[in-house]
Amino acid sequence: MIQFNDEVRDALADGRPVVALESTIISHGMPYPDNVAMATEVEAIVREGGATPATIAVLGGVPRAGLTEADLDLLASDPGVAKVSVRDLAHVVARRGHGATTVAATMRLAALAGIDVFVTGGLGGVHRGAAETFDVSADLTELAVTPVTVVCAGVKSILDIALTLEVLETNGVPVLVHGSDEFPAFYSRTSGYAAPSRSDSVEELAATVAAARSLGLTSGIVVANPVPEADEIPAAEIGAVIDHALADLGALGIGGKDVTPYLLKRIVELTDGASLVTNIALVRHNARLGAALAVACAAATGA
Ligand code: PSU
Ligand code: MN
Repeated sequence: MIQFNDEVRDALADGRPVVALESTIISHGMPYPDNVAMATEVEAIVREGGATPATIAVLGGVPRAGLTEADLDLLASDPGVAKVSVRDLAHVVARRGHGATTVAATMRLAALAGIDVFVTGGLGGVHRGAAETFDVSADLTELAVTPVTVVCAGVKSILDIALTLEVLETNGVPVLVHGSDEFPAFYSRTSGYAAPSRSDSVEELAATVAAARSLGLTSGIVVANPVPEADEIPAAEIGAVIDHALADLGALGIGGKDVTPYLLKRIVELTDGASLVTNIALVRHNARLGAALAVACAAATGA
């Protein structure tokens, strides 16, 4: 079902470390051409870290792991690329369309491909006001059932961070914060919420992944990697911007799958691009950690 490029196929066959990367962040999470520059750079960082990058998307109805430069450029610039979460996967395949996969859909395809570690920027979660709208990202549903480790920078406060952590707890998803006692809020190192667990070393993260699998736990694992201090936007500063973007969202009556892309775009506009600089910096940072984790996991499996 999944088409691999040679590099990813060979790495998986040899049991060498592979890192999955998502594509909604390219097509619907950042503007062109920063998005394609980010996607290319992140692949290079994963390689420098000793792992093989496998960017995942659906192209012409074919789920693919490991893309060409031309594929990345198409995802970054073609307005016909759909945002594909798990519910959208079957139809985009059937109609032979192009789809950029969310965290949820990328996890599902990574699991099918046999890839254990996945790097992204931020997770979807429970939206603010979800008690009224029922808007809870399918990323959380997928984390409950699919054994892939997702390295991210936590959850933005466009979401209800407390409720997102509650749902992860309910669903038995381990949430490990790398090097901090606080769960990070994407743009900021702090969120006001304690880290469910803290881990200070890649070795311990890899041992946790291995232990989860030995225990037969079938959920995903969240590794939250706080944005470096030099790149963060302080919580109070970004908080006001997020409130503004949420007010604009409400006034426009936007709902469903368009909510997250609209908010990301609006926050870039309202910060004159500063949020994009932070977003790219934290993805780079996650790629370094994710590559190191994939290397440590592959070494543990090979041993
Ligand atoms: N957060 C970001 N950038 C992104 C996304 C979230 O900072 O690009 C994307 C991811 O692909 C995530 C998706 O899986 O948005 C969640 O969308 P929704 O809230 O509609 O489930
Ligand atoms: Mn939603």
